[in-house]
Amino acid sequence: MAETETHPLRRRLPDGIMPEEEITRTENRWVAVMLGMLGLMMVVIVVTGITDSLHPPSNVETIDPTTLHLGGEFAESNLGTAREPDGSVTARLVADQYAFVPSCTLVPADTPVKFRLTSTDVIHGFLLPVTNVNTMVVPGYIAEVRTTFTRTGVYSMPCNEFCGSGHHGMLAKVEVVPAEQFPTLTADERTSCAK
Ligand SMILES: [Cu+2]
Repeated sequence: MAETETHPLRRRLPDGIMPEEEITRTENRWVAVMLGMLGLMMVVIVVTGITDSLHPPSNVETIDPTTLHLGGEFAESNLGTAREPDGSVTARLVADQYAFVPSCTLVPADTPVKFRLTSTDVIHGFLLPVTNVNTMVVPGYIAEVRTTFTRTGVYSMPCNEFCGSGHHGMLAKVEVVPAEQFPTLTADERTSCAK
């Protein structure tokens, strides 16, 4: 008989209404499933983090943002693109509210390029669309990205971390020229395409 198959607690309730105990049991079941999934995801994150030795996307190199302008690597005279003894180039930029210096970075194509950036104030973003270049620029740290451009042309370089009221206007560019058109630079010469 149908009467005997029904849950004992449901017996006196109208059809379709679950007794409280059964609702609690169902809820507990789903909480257990959810905690299980959460635990599994945590394990995946920790295990892949350890086995793949994941670390922040940039090299962890610190710098005092209050003395950048006084000298050292990010002094104004050292910004722009430099030629390294091995033929590669290093472009150094400073990000601040609301501009990148230099506003136009000149680099040669088919040449290893190392970008080194830091911020004087808040977190900014360094992104070159359709390339693998994308990093945060955090005050107190030097962000480093390596890439090689195979296509010449002008890449727009928008700040992609909201950095304040002028964020939308924080835009610079990177101009990639054929390697033979890139100026020959001595060890202490820097170049850029900023006007
Ligand atoms: Cu910014």
